[in-house]
Amino acid sequence: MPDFTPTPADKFTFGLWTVGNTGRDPFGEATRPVLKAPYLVERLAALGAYGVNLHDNDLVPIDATAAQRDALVREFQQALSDHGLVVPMATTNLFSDPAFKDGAFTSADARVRAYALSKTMHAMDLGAELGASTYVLWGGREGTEVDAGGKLLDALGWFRDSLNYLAEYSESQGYGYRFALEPKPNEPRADIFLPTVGSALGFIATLDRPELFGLNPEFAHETMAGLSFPHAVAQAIDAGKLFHIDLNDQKMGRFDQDLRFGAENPKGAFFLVKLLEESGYAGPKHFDAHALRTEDEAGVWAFARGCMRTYLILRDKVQRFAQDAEIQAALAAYRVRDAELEALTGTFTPANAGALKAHAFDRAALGTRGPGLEALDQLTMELLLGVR
Ligand code: GLT
Ligand code: MN
Ligand code: MN
Repeated sequence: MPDFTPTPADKFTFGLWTVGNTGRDPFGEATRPVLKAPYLVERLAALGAYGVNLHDNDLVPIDATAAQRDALVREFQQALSDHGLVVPMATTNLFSDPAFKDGAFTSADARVRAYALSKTMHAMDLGAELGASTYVLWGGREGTEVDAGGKLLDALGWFRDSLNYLAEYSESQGYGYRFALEPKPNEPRADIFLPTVGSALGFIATLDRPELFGLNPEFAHETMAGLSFPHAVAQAIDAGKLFHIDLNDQKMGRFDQDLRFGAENPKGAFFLVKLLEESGYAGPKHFDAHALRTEDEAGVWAFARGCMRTYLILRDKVQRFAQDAEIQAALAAYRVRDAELEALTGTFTPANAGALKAHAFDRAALGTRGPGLEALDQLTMELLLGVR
């Protein structure tokens, strides 16, 4: 039995805001004390994590002086080098400050949009200083409750202009960031712009440098939209746009819960791990989740360890799935090959199209074939439940 202990080679990362979450929610105050960034680095390294990600203000308070900023950054860099952790991803907090209450890049106030750009460029400087190569953009406040403001089309234009500007800034500074847009359907706004992976993919195609932009999909966010996370991630992979990933879990139809990875829907988590492992995704596996509000600090580390262990256990199950003769036979039976028809459908030619139109299909046989999915799914369940 493997012991499922993570190592940096597994590329697991956490945000400072995740293990640093104090349990505050809209109805209640913090239940845990603030833990300092260097201490979080030390503890994550001891658990076998690879890296730590941050918003500008997770490390540097929004009103810090330049000298305070530099001292905090130096202390953090020291902890990273002492404990061997890296910072693969950075991002901007464009949602906490009241200035952003009606949007950042999509605010109707040109001064707020300008401040959002300025703040993001400063945060990109910080990320680059720490070695980050991925820049996440989660537009938590980019949305509306009231559409009477009439800005739906303008907002998309302002958003596009901002992303184009930031891409030019990154290139002009030589930062070489790859930007990862993180969709979410709602919360904290009633409706957030670019609510799903599919809508973000469509928007990226309209940018000046689409090659610099991809996705940071989050398990909880697609689930909140009532969508399948593995399906969304597959579409991002297919488009060559899976730049980063936020792993957690979520009950359908709830507020954003950011539960421990695999805690709620282990079967969905299994198919996600299978997709990541088998598609060759090589980026960090970032847990954007936090310990339950009920927990003390020991619960925080149980949570962090649990996220990584569950991923590794599911990765082991993926290998077992691939080696299971009965499962593989069921899979082989599921896929029906037909050399003659595949030759006709592979490439369009007038001759192929003509032959295809003239082909006599046995429609009744196609409709009566049983694909064996009940048996295949039960085999998968038994594998996941540990009896095969
Ligand atoms: C916030 C949000 C997350 C985003 C983070 C990046 S911040 O916690 O709920 O989904 O990934 O800005
Ligand atoms: Mn979330
Ligand atoms: Mn996230």
